[in-house]
Amino acid sequence: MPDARESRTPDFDVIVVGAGFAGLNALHSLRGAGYRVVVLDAADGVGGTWYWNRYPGARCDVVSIDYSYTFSDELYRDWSWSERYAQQPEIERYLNWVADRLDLRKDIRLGTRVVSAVYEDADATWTISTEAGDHITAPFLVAATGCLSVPSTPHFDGLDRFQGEIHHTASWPAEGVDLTGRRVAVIGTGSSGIQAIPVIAESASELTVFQRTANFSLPAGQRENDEERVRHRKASLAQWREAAWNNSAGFDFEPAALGVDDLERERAYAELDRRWGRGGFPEIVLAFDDVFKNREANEFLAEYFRSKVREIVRDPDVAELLCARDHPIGSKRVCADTRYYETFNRDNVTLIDARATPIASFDETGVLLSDGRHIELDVVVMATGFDAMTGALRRMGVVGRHGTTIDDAWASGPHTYLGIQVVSFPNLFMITGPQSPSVLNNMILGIEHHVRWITNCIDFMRRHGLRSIEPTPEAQSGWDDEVRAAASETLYPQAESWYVGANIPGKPRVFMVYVGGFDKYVRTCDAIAEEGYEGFVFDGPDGAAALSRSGIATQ
Ligand code: N01
Repeated sequence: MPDARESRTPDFDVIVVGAGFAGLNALHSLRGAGYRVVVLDAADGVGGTWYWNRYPGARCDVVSIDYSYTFSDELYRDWSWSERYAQQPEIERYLNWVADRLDLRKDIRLGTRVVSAVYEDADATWTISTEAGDHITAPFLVAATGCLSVPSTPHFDGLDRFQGEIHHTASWPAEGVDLTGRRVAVIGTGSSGIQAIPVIAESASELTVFQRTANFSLPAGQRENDEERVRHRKASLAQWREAAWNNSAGFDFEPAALGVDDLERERAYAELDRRWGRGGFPEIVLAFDDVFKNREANEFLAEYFRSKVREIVRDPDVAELLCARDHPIGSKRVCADTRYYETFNRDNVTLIDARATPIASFDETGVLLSDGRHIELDVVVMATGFDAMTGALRRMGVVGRHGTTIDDAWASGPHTYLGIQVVSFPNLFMITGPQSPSVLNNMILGIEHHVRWITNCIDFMRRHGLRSIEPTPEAQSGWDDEVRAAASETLYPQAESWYVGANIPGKPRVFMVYVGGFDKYVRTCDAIAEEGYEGFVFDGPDGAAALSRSGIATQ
Protein backbone atom coordinates (compact mmCIF):
# COMPACT_ATOMS: atom_id res chain seq x y z
CA MET A 1 0.00 0.00 0.00
CA PRO A 2 1.43 3.42 -0.88
CA ASP A 3 2.40 5.54 2.06
CA ALA A 4 -0.16 8.32 2.48
CA ARG A 5 2.74 10.65 3.23
CA GLU A 6 3.89 10.46 -0.35
CA SER A 7 0.54 10.01 -2.00
CA ARG A 8 -0.17 13.56 -3.08
CA THR A 9 1.68 16.67 -4.04
CA PRO A 10 0.05 19.70 -2.47
CA ASP A 11 -1.28 22.33 -4.84
CA PHE A 12 0.50 25.11 -2.95
CA ASP A 13 2.95 25.61 -0.13
CA VAL A 14 0.67 28.00 1.71
CA ILE A 15 -3.03 28.79 1.52
CA VAL A 16 -3.97 32.16 2.97
CA VAL A 17 -7.63 32.85 3.71
CA GLY A 18 -8.55 36.52 3.55
CA ALA A 19 -7.44 39.33 1.23
CA GLY A 20 -7.49 42.24 3.64
CA PHE A 21 -4.52 43.99 5.22
CA ALA A 22 -3.30 40.71 6.72
CA GLY A 23 -3.76 38.47 3.68
CA LEU A 24 -2.12 40.86 1.24
CA ASN A 25 0.87 41.30 3.52
CA ALA A 26 1.13 37.53 4.03
CA LEU A 27 1.04 36.86 0.30
CA HIS A 28 3.75 39.42 -0.40
CA SER A 29 5.99 38.14 2.38
CA LEU A 30 5.59 34.41 1.77
CA ARG A 31 5.82 34.70 -2.01
CA GLY A 32 8.90 36.85 -1.58
CA ALA A 33 10.43 34.04 0.48
CA GLY A 34 9.94 31.68 -2.44
CA TYR A 35 6.73 29.86 -1.51
CA ARG A 36 3.85 29.02 -3.80
CA VAL A 37 0.96 30.88 -2.20
CA VAL A 38 -2.71 31.30 -2.98
CA VAL A 39 -5.06 33.73 -1.25
CA LEU A 40 -8.77 32.92 -1.08
CA ASP A 41 -11.47 35.44 -0.24
CA ALA A 42 -15.26 35.31 -0.43
CA ALA A 43 -15.45 38.95 -1.51
CA ASP A 44 -15.32 40.10 -5.11
CA GLY A 45 -12.54 42.54 -4.32
CA VAL A 46 -9.56 42.86 -2.05
CA GLY A 47 -9.82 44.84 1.18
CA GLY A 48 -11.23 42.48 3.80
CA THR A 49 -13.08 44.53 6.38
CA TRP A 50 -12.63 47.58 4.16
CA TYR A 51 -14.40 45.80 1.31
CA TRP A 52 -17.49 44.91 3.34
CA ASN A 53 -17.98 47.86 5.69
CA ARG A 54 -19.24 50.43 3.19
CA TYR A 55 -21.89 51.95 5.40
CA PRO A 56 -22.38 55.73 5.30
CA GLY A 57 -19.74 57.43 7.40
CA ALA A 58 -17.39 54.42 7.55
CA ARG A 59 -13.88 55.58 8.18
CA CYS A 60 -10.89 54.47 10.16
CA ASP A 61 -10.74 55.75 13.71
CA VAL A 62 -6.95 55.45 13.72
CA VAL A 63 -4.98 58.23 12.07
CA SER A 64 -4.25 57.13 8.50
CA ILE A 65 -0.51 57.69 8.64
CA ASP A 66 -0.50 55.12 11.48
CA TYR A 67 -2.92 52.86 9.62
CA SER A 68 -0.71 52.08 6.62
CA TYR A 69 1.73 49.31 5.85
CA THR A 70 5.19 50.08 7.13
CA PHE A 71 7.01 47.02 5.79
CA SER A 72 8.02 48.87 2.63
CA ASP A 73 9.49 52.36 2.64
CA GLU A 74 8.51 52.76 -1.00
CA LEU A 75 4.88 51.88 -0.43
CA TYR A 76 4.76 54.24 2.49
CA ARG A 77 6.41 57.06 0.56
CA ASP A 78 4.35 56.72 -2.61
CA TRP A 79 0.85 56.77 -1.12
CA SER A 80 -0.70 59.95 0.25
CA TRP A 81 -3.86 59.99 2.32
CA SER A 82 -6.22 62.86 1.67
CA GLU A 83 -7.53 63.12 5.23
CA ARG A 84 -6.39 62.59 8.79
CA TYR A 85 -8.81 59.63 9.11
CA ALA A 86 -9.39 58.03 5.73
CA GLN A 87 -12.89 57.08 4.66
CA GLN A 88 -13.71 53.52 3.64
CA PRO A 89 -13.49 54.15 -0.16
CA GLU A 90 -10.01 55.61 0.19
CA ILE A 91 -8.76 52.68 2.32
CA GLU A 92 -10.24 50.24 -0.21
CA ARG A 93 -8.47 52.19 -2.97
CA TYR A 94 -5.22 52.01 -1.00
CA LEU A 95 -5.43 48.23 -0.66
CA ASN A 96 -6.23 47.86 -4.37
CA TRP A 97 -3.25 50.08 -5.15
CA VAL A 98 -1.05 47.87 -2.94
CA ALA A 99 -2.36 44.74 -4.67
CA ASP A 100 -1.44 46.21 -8.07
CA ARG A 101 1.82 47.72 -7.00
CA LEU A 102 3.05 44.40 -5.53
CA ASP A 103 1.51 42.39 -8.36
CA LEU A 104 -0.53 40.36 -5.90
CA ARG A 105 -3.71 39.77 -7.90
CA LYS A 106 -2.39 36.84 -9.91
CA ASP A 107 -2.28 34.79 -6.69
CA ILE A 108 -5.64 35.86 -5.27
CA ARG A 109 -8.88 34.01 -5.94
CA LEU A 110 -11.80 36.27 -5.20
CA GLY A 111 -15.42 35.18 -4.89
CA THR A 112 -14.10 32.02 -3.22
CA ARG A 113 -15.70 31.19 0.09
CA VAL A 114 -13.96 28.57 2.20
CA VAL A 115 -16.47 26.17 3.75
CA SER A 116 -14.05 23.74 5.36
CA ALA A 117 -10.39 23.31 6.19
CA VAL A 118 -9.33 19.82 7.19
CA TYR A 119 -5.89 18.69 8.32
CA GLU A 120 -4.66 15.26 7.30
CA ASP A 121 -2.08 13.99 9.75
CA ALA A 122 -0.70 11.31 7.46
CA ASP A 123 0.71 13.73 4.92
CA ALA A 124 0.65 16.88 7.04
CA THR A 125 -1.57 18.64 4.57
CA TRP A 126 -4.51 20.99 4.82
CA THR A 127 -7.37 20.52 2.37
CA ILE A 128 -9.51 23.58 1.85
CA SER A 129 -12.95 23.13 0.33
CA THR A 130 -14.75 26.03 -1.25
CA GLU A 131 -18.43 26.78 -1.63
CA ALA A 132 -18.08 26.10 -5.35
CA GLY A 133 -16.88 22.55 -4.55
CA ASP A 134 -13.17 23.00 -5.25
CA HIS A 135 -10.52 21.39 -3.07
CA ILE A 136 -7.11 22.97 -2.62
CA THR A 137 -4.21 21.51 -0.65
CA ALA A 138 -1.12 22.89 1.04
CA PRO A 139 0.98 22.00 4.07
CA PHE A 140 0.43 25.43 5.62
CA LEU A 141 -2.77 27.34 6.24
CA VAL A 142 -2.74 30.99 7.27
CA ALA A 143 -5.96 32.46 8.65
CA ALA A 144 -5.92 36.12 7.68
CA THR A 145 -9.61 36.16 8.42
CA GLY A 146 -9.79 39.28 10.58
CA CYS A 147 -11.03 39.90 14.10
CA LEU A 148 -14.34 41.47 13.11
CA SER A 149 -15.47 39.77 9.92
CA VAL A 150 -18.58 37.78 10.83
CA PRO A 151 -21.54 40.17 11.12
CA SER A 152 -24.02 39.46 13.88
CA THR A 153 -27.72 40.11 13.44
CA PRO A 154 -29.74 39.44 16.58
CA HIS A 155 -33.03 37.63 16.37
CA PHE A 156 -36.11 39.88 16.27
CA ASP A 157 -39.58 38.40 16.05
CA GLY A 158 -41.21 39.15 12.73
CA LEU A 159 -38.12 40.60 11.06
CA ASP A 160 -38.72 38.35 8.04
CA ARG A 161 -42.16 39.93 7.60
CA PHE A 162 -40.75 43.45 7.29
CA GLN A 163 -41.36 44.68 3.73
CA GLY A 164 -38.75 47.44 3.77
CA GLU A 165 -35.00 47.09 3.32
CA ILE A 166 -32.67 45.64 5.96
CA HIS A 167 -28.93 46.24 5.76
CA HIS A 168 -26.15 45.31 8.14
CA THR A 169 -23.37 47.90 8.32
CA ALA A 170 -20.80 45.16 7.70
CA SER A 171 -22.40 43.87 4.49
CA TRP A 172 -23.53 47.14 3.01
CA PRO A 173 -24.42 46.95 -0.72
CA ALA A 174 -21.56 48.04 -2.96
CA GLU A 175 -23.94 50.18 -5.01
CA GLY A 176 -24.96 52.06 -1.85
CA VAL A 177 -28.43 52.63 -0.42
CA ASP A 178 -30.34 55.80 -1.18
CA LEU A 179 -31.77 56.92 2.15
CA THR A 180 -32.98 60.30 0.90
CA GLY A 181 -36.35 61.16 2.37
CA ARG A 182 -36.82 57.71 3.89
CA ARG A 183 -37.77 56.62 7.40
CA VAL A 184 -34.74 54.84 8.77
CA ALA A 185 -33.99 52.96 11.99
CA VAL A 186 -30.46 52.29 13.19
CA ILE A 187 -30.16 49.51 15.75
CA GLY A 188 -26.91 49.67 17.67
CA THR A 189 -24.67 52.44 18.93
CA GLY A 190 -21.18 50.92 18.80
CA SER A 191 -18.44 52.34 16.55
CA SER A 192 -20.35 51.50 13.36
CA GLY A 193 -23.65 53.01 14.50
CA ILE A 194 -21.96 56.09 15.91
CA GLN A 195 -20.19 56.71 12.60
CA ALA A 196 -23.28 56.02 10.49
CA ILE A 197 -25.94 57.89 12.49
CA PRO A 198 -24.79 61.50 11.78
CA VAL A 199 -24.48 60.80 8.06
CA ILE A 200 -27.80 58.96 7.77
CA ALA A 201 -29.54 61.77 9.66
CA GLU A 202 -28.50 64.18 6.91
CA SER A 203 -30.52 62.38 4.25
CA ALA A 204 -33.28 60.41 6.02
CA SER A 205 -36.62 62.11 6.55
CA GLU A 206 -36.83 60.51 9.99
CA LEU A 207 -34.15 58.62 11.84
CA THR A 208 -34.94 56.47 14.87
CA VAL A 209 -31.91 55.31 16.84
CA PHE A 210 -32.27 52.24 19.06
CA GLN A 211 -29.70 52.41 21.82
CA ARG A 212 -29.50 49.53 24.28
CA THR A 213 -26.26 50.64 25.92
CA ALA A 214 -24.75 54.11 25.71
CA ASN A 215 -21.12 54.22 24.65
CA PHE A 216 -18.33 56.65 25.30
CA SER A 217 -17.45 58.63 22.21
CA LEU A 218 -15.12 61.52 21.52
CA PRO A 219 -14.69 63.79 18.54
CA ALA A 220 -12.39 62.19 16.00
CA GLY A 221 -10.94 65.57 15.16
CA GLN A 222 -11.35 64.89 11.47
CA ARG A 223 -9.41 67.39 9.38
CA GLU A 224 -7.11 67.71 6.43
CA ASN A 225 -3.77 66.02 6.84
CA ASP A 226 -1.03 68.08 8.35
CA GLU A 227 1.29 68.05 5.34
CA GLU A 228 4.34 68.92 7.37
CA ARG A 229 3.70 65.97 9.70
CA VAL A 230 3.18 63.62 6.75
CA ARG A 231 6.42 64.79 5.10
CA HIS A 232 8.28 64.32 8.32
CA ARG A 233 6.84 60.84 8.87
CA LYS A 234 7.74 59.75 5.35
CA ALA A 235 11.26 61.02 5.77
CA SER A 236 11.71 59.30 9.12
CA LEU A 237 9.64 56.13 8.76
CA ALA A 238 12.46 53.92 10.02
CA GLN A 239 12.69 55.83 13.30
CA TRP A 240 8.92 55.88 13.72
CA ARG A 241 8.76 52.16 13.04
CA GLU A 242 11.45 51.53 15.61
CA ALA A 243 9.62 53.61 18.20
CA ALA A 244 6.27 51.95 17.46
CA TRP A 245 7.72 48.42 17.66
CA ASN A 246 8.99 49.33 21.10
CA ASN A 247 5.79 50.96 22.27
CA SER A 248 3.21 49.36 24.53
CA ALA A 249 0.42 50.01 22.00
CA GLY A 250 2.39 50.04 18.74
CA PHE A 251 2.26 53.78 18.24
CA ASP A 252 4.83 56.49 18.85
CA PHE A 253 3.59 57.94 22.11
CA GLU A 254 3.98 56.77 25.68
CA PRO A 255 0.93 57.02 27.92
CA ALA A 256 1.26 58.95 31.15
CA ALA A 257 -0.86 58.93 34.30
CA LEU A 258 -3.90 61.17 34.26
CA GLY A 259 -3.24 61.81 37.96
CA VAL A 260 -6.50 62.69 39.60
CA ASP A 261 -5.78 63.32 43.23
CA ASP A 262 -7.73 66.27 44.56
CA LEU A 263 -5.10 68.90 43.95
CA GLU A 264 -4.69 67.81 40.36
CA ARG A 265 -8.30 67.75 39.21
CA GLU A 266 -8.40 71.27 37.89
CA ARG A 267 -5.19 70.79 36.00
CA ALA A 268 -6.44 67.46 34.63
CA TYR A 269 -9.70 69.07 33.43
CA ALA A 270 -7.83 71.83 31.64
CA GLU A 271 -5.56 69.27 30.04
CA LEU A 272 -8.53 67.17 28.90
CA ASP A 273 -10.25 70.22 27.42
CA ARG A 274 -7.17 71.01 25.39
CA ARG A 275 -6.99 67.42 24.15
CA TRP A 276 -10.74 67.08 23.48
CA GLY A 277 -10.44 70.03 21.09
CA ARG A 278 -7.78 68.21 19.07
CA GLY A 279 -9.78 64.93 19.01
CA GLY A 280 -8.82 61.29 18.58
CA PHE A 281 -7.90 58.37 20.87
CA PRO A 282 -4.20 59.10 21.27
CA GLU A 283 -5.08 62.52 22.64
CA ILE A 284 -7.29 61.25 25.43
CA VAL A 285 -8.14 57.61 25.85
CA LEU A 286 -4.76 56.12 25.01
CA ALA A 287 -2.82 58.96 26.57
CA PHE A 288 -3.42 57.93 30.19
CA ASP A 289 -2.48 54.42 31.25
CA ASP A 290 -3.90 54.67 34.77
CA VAL A 291 -7.35 55.04 33.23
CA PHE A 292 -7.31 51.37 32.21
CA LYS A 293 -6.30 50.14 35.63
CA ASN A 294 -7.42 52.60 38.28
CA ARG A 295 -11.15 52.86 38.89
CA GLU A 296 -10.91 56.39 40.26
CA ALA A 297 -8.95 57.75 37.31
CA ASN A 298 -11.33 55.90 35.03
CA GLU A 299 -14.43 57.41 36.61
CA PHE A 300 -12.85 60.86 36.46
CA LEU A 301 -12.36 60.53 32.72
CA ALA A 302 -15.81 58.94 32.27
CA GLU A 303 -17.45 61.87 34.04
CA TYR A 304 -15.49 64.27 31.87
CA PHE A 305 -16.97 62.56 28.80
CA ARG A 306 -20.46 62.74 30.30
CA SER A 307 -20.04 66.46 30.95
CA LYS A 308 -19.28 66.92 27.25
CA VAL A 309 -22.46 65.06 26.26
CA ARG A 310 -24.49 67.33 28.55
CA GLU A 311 -22.84 70.40 27.00
CA ILE A 312 -23.65 69.29 23.46
CA VAL A 313 -27.11 67.72 23.65
CA ARG A 314 -29.86 70.27 24.29
CA ASP A 315 -32.58 67.97 25.69
CA PRO A 316 -31.36 66.97 29.17
CA ASP A 317 -33.28 63.66 29.14
CA VAL A 318 -31.74 62.68 25.82
CA ALA A 319 -28.33 63.77 27.08
CA GLU A 320 -28.63 61.57 30.19
CA LEU A 321 -29.66 58.63 28.05
CA LEU A 322 -26.57 59.14 25.89
CA CYS A 323 -24.25 59.17 28.92
CA ALA A 324 -22.45 55.84 29.28
CA ARG A 325 -22.58 54.45 32.80
CA ASP A 326 -22.62 50.68 32.70
CA HIS A 327 -18.92 50.09 32.02
CA PRO A 328 -15.58 51.71 32.79
CA ILE A 329 -14.46 54.00 29.99
CA GLY A 330 -12.12 52.16 27.62
CA SER A 331 -13.30 48.70 28.69
CA LYS A 332 -15.42 48.77 25.53
CA ARG A 333 -14.01 50.34 22.42
CA VAL A 334 -14.35 54.10 22.80
CA CYS A 335 -15.87 55.49 19.62
CA ALA A 336 -14.46 58.33 17.56
CA ASP A 337 -17.22 60.37 16.00
CA THR A 338 -17.95 63.31 13.80
CA ARG A 339 -20.84 65.32 15.28
CA TYR A 340 -22.52 62.26 16.82
CA TYR A 341 -24.01 63.92 19.88
CA GLU A 342 -24.96 67.03 17.88
CA THR A 343 -27.12 64.77 15.70
CA PHE A 344 -29.56 64.29 18.59
CA ASN A 345 -30.36 68.02 18.47
CA ARG A 346 -31.93 67.54 15.02
CA ASP A 347 -35.70 67.52 14.65
CA ASN A 348 -35.69 64.42 12.46
CA VAL A 349 -33.80 62.23 14.96
CA THR A 350 -35.37 60.26 17.82
CA LEU A 351 -33.49 58.25 20.41
CA ILE A 352 -35.20 55.14 21.78
CA ASP A 353 -33.98 53.54 24.99
CA ALA A 354 -33.99 49.96 23.75
CA ARG A 355 -33.29 48.65 27.23
CA ALA A 356 -36.31 50.31 28.85
CA THR A 357 -38.54 49.73 25.83
CA PRO A 358 -37.07 46.90 23.78
CA ILE A 359 -38.18 46.01 20.31
CA ALA A 360 -41.11 43.59 20.71
CA SER A 361 -41.37 42.62 17.06
CA PHE A 362 -41.30 43.77 13.47
CA ASP A 363 -44.23 43.68 11.11
CA GLU A 364 -44.72 44.51 7.44
CA THR A 365 -44.44 48.27 7.92
CA GLY A 366 -42.16 48.81 10.87
CA VAL A 367 -41.36 48.01 14.43
CA LEU A 368 -43.48 47.50 17.53
CA LEU A 369 -41.98 48.50 20.89
CA SER A 370 -42.67 46.80 24.19
CA ASP A 371 -44.71 49.83 25.35
CA GLY A 372 -47.09 49.46 22.41
CA ARG A 373 -45.68 52.22 20.20
CA HIS A 374 -45.44 51.39 16.49
CA ILE A 375 -42.83 53.11 14.32
CA GLU A 376 -43.28 53.08 10.55
CA LEU A 377 -40.03 52.39 8.70
CA ASP A 378 -38.65 52.10 5.17
CA VAL A 379 -35.14 50.93 6.04
CA VAL A 380 -33.60 49.13 9.03
CA VAL A 381 -29.85 49.43 9.54
CA MET A 382 -28.34 46.75 11.74
CA ALA A 383 -25.27 48.25 13.38
CA THR A 384 -25.27 45.23 15.66
CA GLY A 385 -21.65 44.16 15.50
CA PHE A 386 -19.78 40.93 14.96
CA ASP A 387 -19.08 37.46 16.24
CA ALA A 388 -15.64 38.82 17.00
CA MET A 389 -12.22 37.20 17.32
CA THR A 390 -13.29 33.55 17.00
CA GLY A 391 -16.27 33.78 14.62
CA ALA A 392 -14.36 33.60 11.35
CA LEU A 393 -12.39 30.45 12.17
CA ARG A 394 -15.43 28.77 13.64
CA ARG A 395 -17.47 29.57 10.52
CA MET A 396 -14.70 28.22 8.29
CA GLY A 397 -15.19 24.64 9.49
CA VAL A 398 -11.63 24.07 10.67
CA VAL A 399 -10.83 20.45 11.60
CA GLY A 400 -7.43 19.55 12.98
CA ARG A 401 -5.64 16.45 14.15
CA HIS A 402 -7.85 13.41 14.89
CA GLY A 403 -10.99 15.21 13.75
CA THR A 404 -10.80 17.89 16.46
CA THR A 405 -12.91 20.85 15.42
CA ILE A 406 -12.11 24.40 16.39
CA ASP A 407 -15.48 24.43 18.15
CA ASP A 408 -14.31 21.52 20.33
CA ALA A 409 -10.98 23.16 21.00
CA TRP A 410 -12.54 26.49 21.89
CA ALA A 411 -15.67 25.25 23.66
CA SER A 412 -14.68 27.25 26.76
CA GLY A 413 -13.27 30.19 24.77
CA PRO A 414 -10.20 30.50 22.58
CA HIS A 415 -7.02 28.76 23.72
CA THR A 416 -3.88 29.49 21.74
CA TYR A 417 -0.16 29.81 22.09
CA LEU A 418 0.78 33.45 21.50
CA GLY A 419 -2.48 33.95 19.59
CA ILE A 420 -0.66 32.38 16.64
CA GLN A 421 -1.23 28.62 16.90
CA VAL A 422 -3.61 26.14 18.53
CA VAL A 423 -2.94 22.67 19.94
CA SER A 424 -4.24 19.95 17.57
CA PHE A 425 -4.15 22.29 14.55
CA PRO A 426 -0.65 21.81 13.15
CA ASN A 427 0.61 24.24 10.52
CA LEU A 428 -2.37 26.53 11.02
CA PHE A 429 -1.20 30.07 11.72
CA MET A 430 -3.47 32.91 12.71
CA ILE A 431 -2.72 36.54 11.97
CA THR A 432 -3.92 38.75 14.84
CA GLY A 433 -5.71 35.76 16.31
CA PRO A 434 -7.49 35.71 19.66
CA GLN A 435 -5.12 36.11 22.62
CA SER A 436 -2.74 38.30 20.62
CA PRO A 437 -2.68 42.12 21.09
CA SER A 438 -4.66 42.63 17.82
CA VAL A 439 -7.58 45.01 18.22
CA LEU A 440 -6.22 46.80 21.26
CA ASN A 441 -3.00 47.83 19.56
CA ASN A 442 -1.84 49.17 16.23
CA MET A 443 -3.50 46.57 14.00
CA ILE A 444 -1.25 47.08 11.00
CA LEU A 445 1.93 46.69 13.01
CA GLY A 446 0.42 43.63 14.71
CA ILE A 447 -0.29 42.14 11.29
CA GLU A 448 3.22 42.90 10.04
CA HIS A 449 4.71 41.30 13.13
CA HIS A 450 2.72 38.09 12.70
CA VAL A 451 3.44 37.91 8.98
CA ARG A 452 7.17 38.26 9.64
CA TRP A 453 7.03 35.69 12.46
CA ILE A 454 5.09 33.16 10.38
CA THR A 455 7.34 33.59 7.33
CA ASN A 456 10.43 33.08 9.49
CA CYS A 457 8.87 30.03 11.12
CA ILE A 458 8.07 28.36 7.82
CA ASP A 459 11.60 29.18 6.62
CA PHE A 460 13.00 27.60 9.76
CA MET A 461 10.98 24.45 9.16
CA ARG A 462 12.12 24.24 5.57
CA ARG A 463 15.74 24.63 6.60
CA HIS A 464 15.44 21.83 9.16
CA GLY A 465 13.25 19.52 7.11
CA LEU A 466 10.30 19.78 9.49
CA ARG A 467 6.83 18.88 8.34
CA SER A 468 4.61 20.30 11.03
CA ILE A 469 4.51 22.60 14.00
CA GLU A 470 2.01 22.98 16.81
CA PRO A 471 2.16 24.18 20.40
CA THR A 472 2.51 21.91 23.39
CA PRO A 473 -0.55 21.79 25.67
CA GLU A 474 1.67 23.13 28.48
CA ALA A 475 2.80 26.14 26.46
CA GLN A 476 -0.77 26.85 25.43
CA SER A 477 -2.12 26.70 28.93
CA GLY A 478 0.80 28.88 30.09
CA TRP A 479 -0.22 31.49 27.49
CA ASP A 480 -3.84 31.25 28.65
CA ASP A 481 -2.55 32.15 32.11
CA GLU A 482 -0.53 35.09 30.79
CA VAL A 483 -3.47 36.48 28.85
CA ARG A 484 -5.71 36.15 31.89
CA ALA A 485 -3.14 37.66 34.24
CA ALA A 486 -2.56 40.68 31.98
CA ALA A 487 -6.32 41.27 31.66
CA SER A 488 -6.89 40.93 35.39
CA GLU A 489 -4.67 43.98 36.00
CA THR A 490 -7.02 46.09 33.89
CA LEU A 491 -10.67 47.09 33.89
CA TYR A 492 -11.34 45.41 30.53
CA PRO A 493 -13.01 42.25 31.89
CA GLN A 494 -15.58 44.38 33.73
CA ALA A 495 -17.52 45.26 30.57
CA GLU A 496 -20.11 43.20 28.75
CA SER A 497 -18.22 43.70 25.50
CA TRP A 498 -17.40 41.79 22.35
CA TYR A 499 -13.87 41.52 23.80
CA VAL A 500 -15.38 38.94 26.19
CA GLY A 501 -17.91 37.50 23.75
CA ALA A 502 -20.85 39.00 25.64
CA ASN A 503 -22.63 40.17 22.49
CA ILE A 504 -23.20 36.66 21.11
CA PRO A 505 -25.73 34.47 22.93
CA GLY A 506 -24.10 31.31 24.27
CA LYS A 507 -20.54 32.43 23.57
CA PRO A 508 -18.14 31.67 26.44
CA ARG A 509 -17.29 34.76 28.49
CA VAL A 510 -13.54 35.01 28.21
CA PHE A 511 -11.42 38.08 27.61
CA MET A 512 -9.86 37.37 24.21
CA VAL A 513 -7.09 39.93 23.76
CA TYR A 514 -3.55 40.01 25.16
CA VAL A 515 -3.15 43.35 26.95
CA GLY A 516 0.30 42.88 28.45
CA GLY A 517 1.81 45.40 26.01
CA PHE A 518 2.60 45.24 22.31
CA ASP A 519 6.34 45.71 22.86
CA LYS A 520 6.47 42.93 25.45
CA TYR A 521 4.45 40.66 23.18
CA VAL A 522 6.75 41.26 20.21
CA ARG A 523 9.81 40.57 22.35
CA THR A 524 8.24 37.38 23.73
CA CYS A 525 7.33 35.97 20.32
CA ASP A 526 10.67 36.89 18.81
CA ALA A 527 12.65 35.41 21.71
CA ILE A 528 10.70 32.16 21.43
CA ALA A 529 11.57 31.97 17.73
CA GLU A 530 15.21 32.84 18.32
CA GLU A 531 15.49 30.18 20.99
CA GLY A 532 14.32 27.48 18.60
CA TYR A 533 10.56 27.77 19.05
CA GLU A 534 10.28 26.83 22.66
CA GLY A 535 6.80 25.62 23.49
CA PHE A 536 6.19 24.20 20.02
CA VAL A 537 6.55 20.61 18.85
CA PHE A 538 7.82 19.72 15.41
CA ASP A 539 7.25 16.63 13.38
CA GLY A 540 10.04 15.52 11.03
CA PRO A 541 9.62 14.42 7.40
CA ASP A 542 9.27 10.78 8.36
CA GLY A 543 7.00 11.50 11.27
CA ALA A 544 9.85 11.04 13.71
CA ALA A 545 11.73 13.53 15.77
CA ALA A 546 13.68 15.71 13.40
CA LEU A 547 14.97 18.35 15.67
CA SER A 548 15.86 18.19 19.27
CA ARG A 549 17.69 21.03 20.83
CA SER A 550 17.39 23.09 23.99
CA GLY A 551 14.14 21.67 25.12
CA ILE A 552 12.30 21.72 21.80
CA ALA A 553 9.84 18.89 22.09
CA THR A 554 9.47 16.62 19.10
CA GLN A 555 7.04 13.87 18.47
O1 N01 B 1 -20.40 46.66 16.92
P1 N01 B 1 -20.55 46.74 18.51
P2 N01 B 1 -19.80 47.77 15.92
N1 N01 B 1 -31.06 45.18 20.42
O2 N01 B 1 -20.62 45.32 18.96
C1 N01 B 1 -26.27 46.78 19.77
C2 N01 B 1 -14.66 48.07 15.05
N2 N01 B 1 -15.03 49.19 14.23
O3 N01 B 1 -19.93 47.24 14.54
O4 N01 B 1 -23.99 47.34 23.69
C3 N01 B 1 -30.54 46.41 20.47
O5 N01 B 1 -19.54 47.61 19.11
C4 N01 B 1 -25.26 46.75 20.90
O6 N01 B 1 -25.89 47.06 22.12
P3 N01 B 1 -25.23 46.52 23.51
C5 N01 B 1 -14.39 48.56 16.47
O7 N01 B 1 -13.33 47.84 17.02
C6 N01 B 1 -14.05 50.04 13.90
O8 N01 B 1 -20.35 49.09 16.17
O9 N01 B 1 -24.92 45.07 23.27
N3 N01 B 1 -29.24 46.68 20.26
C7 N01 B 1 -24.28 47.79 20.40
O10 N01 B 1 -24.73 49.09 20.65
C8 N01 B 1 -15.68 48.24 17.14
O11 N01 B 1 -15.61 48.10 18.54
C9 N01 B 1 -14.35 51.12 13.15
O12 N01 B 1 -26.27 46.74 24.51
C10 N01 B 1 -28.44 45.66 20.00
C11 N01 B 1 -24.30 47.56 18.89
O13 N01 B 1 -25.48 46.84 18.59
C12 N01 B 1 -16.08 46.97 16.45
O14 N01 B 1 -15.72 47.16 15.11
C13 N01 B 1 -15.63 51.38 12.75
C14 N01 B 1 -28.90 44.34 19.92
C15 N01 B 1 -23.13 46.73 18.43
O15 N01 B 1 -21.95 47.43 18.69
C16 N01 B 1 -17.54 46.64 16.52
O16 N01 B 1 -18.29 47.82 16.30
C17 N01 B 1 -16.64 50.49 13.09
C18 N01 B 1 -30.27 44.12 20.15
N4 N01 B 1 -30.79 42.89 20.12
C19 N01 B 1 -16.32 49.39 13.83
N5 N01 B 1 -27.85 43.54 19.64
C20 N01 B 1 -13.23 52.00 12.78
O17 N01 B 1 -13.38 53.16 12.76
C21 N01 B 1 -26.76 44.33 19.54
N6 N01 B 1 -27.12 45.61 19.76
C22 N01 B 1 -11.92 51.42 12.47
